[in-house]
Amino acid sequence: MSSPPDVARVVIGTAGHIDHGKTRLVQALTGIDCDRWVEEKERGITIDLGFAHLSKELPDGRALQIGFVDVPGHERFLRNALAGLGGIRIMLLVVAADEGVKPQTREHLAICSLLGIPAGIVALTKADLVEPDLLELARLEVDELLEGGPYAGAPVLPVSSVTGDGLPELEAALVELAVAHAVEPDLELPTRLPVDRAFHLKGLGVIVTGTLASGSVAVGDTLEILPAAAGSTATARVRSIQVHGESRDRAVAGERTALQLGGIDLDRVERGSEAVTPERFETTRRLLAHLRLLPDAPEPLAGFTPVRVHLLSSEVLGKLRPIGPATTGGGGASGRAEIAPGEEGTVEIRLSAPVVAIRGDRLIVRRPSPELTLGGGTVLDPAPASRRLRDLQAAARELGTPASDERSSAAVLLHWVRQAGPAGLTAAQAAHRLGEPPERPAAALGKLAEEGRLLAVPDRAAGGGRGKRWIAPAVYKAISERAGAALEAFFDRDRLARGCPKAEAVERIFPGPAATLADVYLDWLSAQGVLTVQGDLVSLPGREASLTDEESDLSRAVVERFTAGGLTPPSPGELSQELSAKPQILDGVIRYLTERGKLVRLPGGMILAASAVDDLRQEMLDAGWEKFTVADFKNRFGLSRKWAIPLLEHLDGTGFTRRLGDERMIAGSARQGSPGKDA
Ligand SMILES: Nc1nc2c(ncn2[C@@H]2O[C@H](COP(=O)(O)OP(=O)(O)OP(=O)(O)O)[C@@H](O)[C@H]2O)c(=O)[nH]1
Ligand SMILES: [Mg+2]
Repeated sequence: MSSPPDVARVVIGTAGHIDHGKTRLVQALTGIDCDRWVEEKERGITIDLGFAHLSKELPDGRALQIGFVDVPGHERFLRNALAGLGGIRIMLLVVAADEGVKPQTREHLAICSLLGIPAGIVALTKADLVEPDLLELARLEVDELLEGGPYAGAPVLPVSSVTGDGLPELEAALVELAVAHAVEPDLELPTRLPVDRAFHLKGLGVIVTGTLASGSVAVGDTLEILPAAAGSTATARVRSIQVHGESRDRAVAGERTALQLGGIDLDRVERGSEAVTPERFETTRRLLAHLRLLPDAPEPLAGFTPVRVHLLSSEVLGKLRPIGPATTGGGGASGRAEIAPGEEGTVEIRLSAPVVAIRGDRLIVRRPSPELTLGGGTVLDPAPASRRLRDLQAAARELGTPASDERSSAAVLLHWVRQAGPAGLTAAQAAHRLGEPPERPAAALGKLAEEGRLLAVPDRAAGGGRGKRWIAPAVYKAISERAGAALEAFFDRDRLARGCPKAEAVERIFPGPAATLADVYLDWLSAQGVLTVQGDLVSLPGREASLTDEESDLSRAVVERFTAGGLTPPSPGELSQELSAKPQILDGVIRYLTERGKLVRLPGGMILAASAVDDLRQEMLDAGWEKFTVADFKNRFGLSRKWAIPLLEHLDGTGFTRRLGDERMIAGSARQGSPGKDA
């Protein structure tokens, strides 16, 4: 076993029409026959992906490790080809000199450019079968094919896999390209292995293979298998690793990787699954993507179109609709978004099954039937917040096209923060969409906060106590304004209230899903001085309910009448008549006095002067009772049962008396201290 030595690594993918000599050429270069299946041998064609590898020592002493993914040329197996093209850095386009450019030559080339495979080289195979002038013709045809595309000017080299002519030159050119396009693995990124094969090996168990898309994987790691069955998670342990048939402790991004997995059944993992660092990736059923429609697409895209979406090794049916022009394309004036053949635009894709996707992932879309490649592009947002066309159009403008080196620009993070609304964006959510460790977006979000472009709301429930929710200044402004307005409105209606009950405040300030974050926000808004929270009451800072002159007079009269009434006070109805006060105003004054301890509200709603209750307590102490019954209490104070019971419950509730079966006693603390006050 060994760890990866100082190596340059790259994976090359073949491309080209059926029977043009892709598999034979890979064999000539590596000695490995990629056609593994009996059926492939019998029919002489490639059906599924094949894999081979080549090692070279570079002049600077480094090892060069080239992986080959050999794809089938047959139109019917294109979906197999697509499953293997993720992570490919170099396209080896194979064109048979005797046949020249054919339909799948064009289709594979188009797919490679849509996938953004950065480099290409062309092998003119079967050079032994043609005269020099025909070879020259084939070369011209290829030059013309490449013209104006991303691979224009790529090397075009004649070879014969049978005689070996031209092979050394082709190999030298491949090595040169490989060195130039070797992957620089970023080992801080989470592990992401899109599975292109999953099978069972006797004695070993489940094996998965793929081109490691990011991070690294080591023996003993636990990986999550996505997508998992609804409502469940699936994890597996890496028991052993092979890269190009060699045992390894670790594989890194850009390597053809085979993992022996423990703790998982084969029915939980298949082509299109991804084996990833747990909790670092999420699946999605909706994508916002930048799409280029191929020039030979049969018709413009408009409205919802059924498509088959290929993303890394996964393949899923869905519907796609253009949501508006991004660079070119019609739509605009008519209001009907459309992408014409050869043009580009932003599309919303709704999938029939979940896939793992991050911003920047490439995808290919095909017509499901009859099968045809329509176009492809790049994921702008794997989790668009809104389904509304207008919001998606705004998103398209703000998200731009992700260049591979700036997936998480400030504009993107700010967009996601705005989209998150009052719920805010967490660093973990951003990290899921970027395929990055959360520390990266956290740092970028922190910087934006320093610049005043967004705000951090501490969320003690998230991120192990150090969690933050990032919100847009406009959202903060809206929430604090709504809080202010809601509380003003509350106090307008109920001027004498000490505060608004929390539950009511939450309902008024945080409608909808934001209510789950109400406590986070109430804490924060009070820290910001927007409101105050005291126990269960929410109020405005510095607010003191004050009585009008009329109310002051009334309140004095009310206290007087209650005090005079002692344990047989007037009812509010009587009071209202006696003092000729409007019931509504009287109610407000009574509550004001109750909240401030001048009046006491008994269980059941009866009201007494606080002084009357104080006097009662004193008299009870004076009575020197060891224990007493309700009857004793009634008789001593001349009370009806209607008053006696609520009064005793009140005294129990304040801890002055304690119940012992049918009897009561005065609490020891009440005896020693003063009779105390009502709370
Ligand atoms: N004479 C000659 N025959 C070749 C050469 N390369 C391939 N062939 C033959 O062409 C046939 C097809 O070759 P493959 O390598 O299987 O073609 P392919 O492109 O892999 O085909 P698919 O995978 O099915 O798309 C085989 O019979 C090869 O032996 C060559 O350079 N010269
Ligand atoms: Mg083949």
